[in-house]
Amino acid sequence: MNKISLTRYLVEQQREHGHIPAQLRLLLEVVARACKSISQAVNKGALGGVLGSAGSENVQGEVQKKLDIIANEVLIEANEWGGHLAAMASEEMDSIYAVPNRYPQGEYLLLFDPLDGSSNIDVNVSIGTIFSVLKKPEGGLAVSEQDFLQAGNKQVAAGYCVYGPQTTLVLTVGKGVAMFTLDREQGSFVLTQEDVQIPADTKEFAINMSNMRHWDAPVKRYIDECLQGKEGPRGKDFNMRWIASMVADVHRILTRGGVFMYPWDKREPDKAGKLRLMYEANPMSWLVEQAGGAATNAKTRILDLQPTKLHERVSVVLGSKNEVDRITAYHNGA
Ligand code: P6P
Repeated sequence: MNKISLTRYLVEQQREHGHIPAQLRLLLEVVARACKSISQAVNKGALGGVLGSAGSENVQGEVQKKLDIIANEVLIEANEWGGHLAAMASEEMDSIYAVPNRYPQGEYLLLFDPLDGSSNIDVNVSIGTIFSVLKKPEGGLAVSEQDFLQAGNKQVAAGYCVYGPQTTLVLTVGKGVAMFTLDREQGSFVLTQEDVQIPADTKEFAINMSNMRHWDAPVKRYIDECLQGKEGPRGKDFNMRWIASMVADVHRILTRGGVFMYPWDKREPDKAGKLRLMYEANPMSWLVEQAGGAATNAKTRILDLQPTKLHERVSVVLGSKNEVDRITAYHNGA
């Protein structure tokens, strides 16, 4: 098979469609290279002394794993000198990281969850890096947190890298979704799937069932109907998956369909949901929509939500369009 590298793919996309300016191409190449380094660190595991907690907490009040911090540092060090970014924001940092004055300032903003699924790190289950790219608003002096507070429909690129049996980079720049598998012999990401399509229907749902007693009625109704199987109103049996790494669950859905739900529940009623809007829900929602799926917060399209805080949380329902539409309709009173 004629191997098309990430670099060649981006160059050819630029030549054919002209929608990947040089600075954005550089940004994506740099992020991909950072993901390669993170993959190496993850693959070392106990041999690299990188497992276990770092003995600190992040802005979410969650215990940080050593690899969370390593991945965060890799992404910052890889991206700060290239001249393509004005600033970065990360799940692992309270405030934004402006590119130091000793480096040229670029026109893009990079947001990331450097290592999503941290609870799976120490038990050797797939984890991943999620990233989102926005343009810095014109004008204005120093870059500020306010510059990051843009709706997901303003993203210019989004993707993730899943560190599983393969290390796979999944990317969209608004012209569909492409997947690149890391060829460790060459040390480069090779195009392994283009024009990813999520089937509109599915028999597979992903939700943490242990939270059932805390769910809102529409979620209980939807899951209950799935569990009734053939004899119930859905007329078919369903399967369930929950990896507790959003990257791995979304990758499965992009690969074979399904619906992923992390809905609001009454454990912490003031919290819209567990997942973060800016660097988890927005990039994953754009990828899913670009692959023909849908993504809502159970009531409205996630990509249209106007953020008010950098680390704000959101309820997430995404995947096969007909299932997302059904769940959203239940929440809107159907
Ligand atoms: P729970 C990982 O911590 C994460 O943010 C997502 O990747 C994942 O889908 C979810 O939380 C898992 O949450 O409550 O099932 O452990």
